[in-house]
Amino acid sequence: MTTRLKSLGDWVAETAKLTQPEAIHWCDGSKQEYDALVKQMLGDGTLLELNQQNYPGCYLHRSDPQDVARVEHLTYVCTQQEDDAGPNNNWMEPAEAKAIMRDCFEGAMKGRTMYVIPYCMGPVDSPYARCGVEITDSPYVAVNMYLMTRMGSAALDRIERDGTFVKGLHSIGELDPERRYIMHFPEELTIMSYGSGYGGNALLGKKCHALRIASWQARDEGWLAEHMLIVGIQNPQGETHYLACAFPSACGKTNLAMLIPPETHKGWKVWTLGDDIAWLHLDEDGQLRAINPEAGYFGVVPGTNRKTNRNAYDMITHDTIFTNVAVTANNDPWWEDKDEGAPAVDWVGRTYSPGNGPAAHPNSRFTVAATQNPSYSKLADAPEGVPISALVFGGRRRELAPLVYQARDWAHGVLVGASVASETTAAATGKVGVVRRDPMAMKPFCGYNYGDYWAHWLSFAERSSKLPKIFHVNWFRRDANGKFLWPGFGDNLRVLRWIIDRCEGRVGAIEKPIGHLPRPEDIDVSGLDVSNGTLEQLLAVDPKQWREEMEHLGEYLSSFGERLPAALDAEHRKVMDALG
Ligand code: OXD
Ligand code: MN
Repeated sequence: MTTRLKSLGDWVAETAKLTQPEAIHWCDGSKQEYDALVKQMLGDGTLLELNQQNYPGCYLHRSDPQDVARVEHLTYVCTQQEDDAGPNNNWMEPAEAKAIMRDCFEGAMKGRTMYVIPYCMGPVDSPYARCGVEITDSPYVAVNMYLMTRMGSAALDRIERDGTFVKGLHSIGELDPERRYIMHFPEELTIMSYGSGYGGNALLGKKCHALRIASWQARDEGWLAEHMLIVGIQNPQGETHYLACAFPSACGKTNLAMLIPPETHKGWKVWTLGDDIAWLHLDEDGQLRAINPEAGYFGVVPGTNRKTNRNAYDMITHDTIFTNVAVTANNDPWWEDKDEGAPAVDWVGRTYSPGNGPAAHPNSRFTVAATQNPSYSKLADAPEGVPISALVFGGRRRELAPLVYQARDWAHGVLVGASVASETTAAATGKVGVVRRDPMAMKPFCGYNYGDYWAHWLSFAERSSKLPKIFHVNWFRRDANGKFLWPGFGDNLRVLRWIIDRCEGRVGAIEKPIGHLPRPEDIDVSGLDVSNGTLEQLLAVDPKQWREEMEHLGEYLSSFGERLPAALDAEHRKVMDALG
């Protein structure tokens, strides 16, 4: 396989000249190709077979122990003007970045095969989809891309038709943490990633393309690329509402996307469209529609069990690639909170000993095709996407943020999104549990200046009068003893019901300075061990704490200087004034 598209053929030839691979393999995206790559990796130890009776088609990859998460401090947005990348990104001058990357990539693929992976983010026949080509020397990346994207011949056909594509060059290099860079050149729709094999750094279709580069493309073309799950909630009358929800990494997006209604909610059904990324477009009628650019899940494994996420638990019992989990004595995959079996060998391959820390790495992952999910919605393949009723922001906050509140209007909703802050998790390197600002859950992923990004969000109000309502949720509020106040997981449906009822104008609300809050009686807690007192605590808004929070937010927003939209500043002032 080669290509009719000269720009692609030339780029592959240039890259081969620079990186000097032993062979070039154009991926066709067939099952036979996937099987052959798996066989090859089983042969060289890149993959290990798991128990094929209990977990058919499942394999384990143990990464380099120093290469287990995204590396935000080594991730750069390289625009001509530093201000276009904004204070929210690390910036490097493009020529300097390219010189560093040239040095890294020179001869980097000697003795290795270079895989050329044409892929399409979104259904191949969707006008909202965009394509890319990843060149990599990692067969692990190639098989993950097979599961995570629509890759191969169909994508190549579209790329040849469109004539444009995002260029992604990747090499695992020496896996040296000191020589690791994830560089983005949004003005040239180009990504260069060196020195890491970890999903978020190496599967370039995901964070690098579908968020950082796509957010830039989206601003130019008038749409939004967001760190959001997409879920359909079907009520017993058979109506389905679609929500797109943004939460920072490892805050339960996958669990919410695959939610199983609680026992008390007979006749309700939840459909998964996506668990990590949404591309949102206005259609000709001004309706916001979402597609999921991905075709698979790269989810956090620890914590997954029959109670927390039965769908995911079942989905990963076959045809799944596990990365950095532990194994049991009979070679089943094992992770913390699995609720069955016991670890025999930990994620680095040592005999398990509690003294060495968790058996599975806290950011160990599964890679699996979305179609394996029991709650998979066929509309994930619909070229026109699904209509969005509500946008929901959230974070992991032990205090302050109530269980749910609604923004007054779109502009206030943009402020609510901009105010997202969350306790850090293991999805990125660095300290866990510190609250950090993560506007729209896009801090690590917004490919341009947040000031310009908020202006772009605000501009949607001029383009449509039918925009979705905007909400904020917090499943993670705790009492004075550190105990979670809300049961979470399947019971989050109770909160989503309130959100949908608000969208449909079926329920009232209490107006507070921060937005509209539910009347306690409007959240259905039947069958739950949540007392009225607890519900009040969950919905409490402490004006003093909120004033402090809004002051901090004000300082943060002003750090964007001239680029901060006046309208967002005005929204912030309105809330400050209302808080008194
Ligand atoms: C992810 C992340 O892997 O957000 O989805 O880190
Ligand atoms: Mn994510």
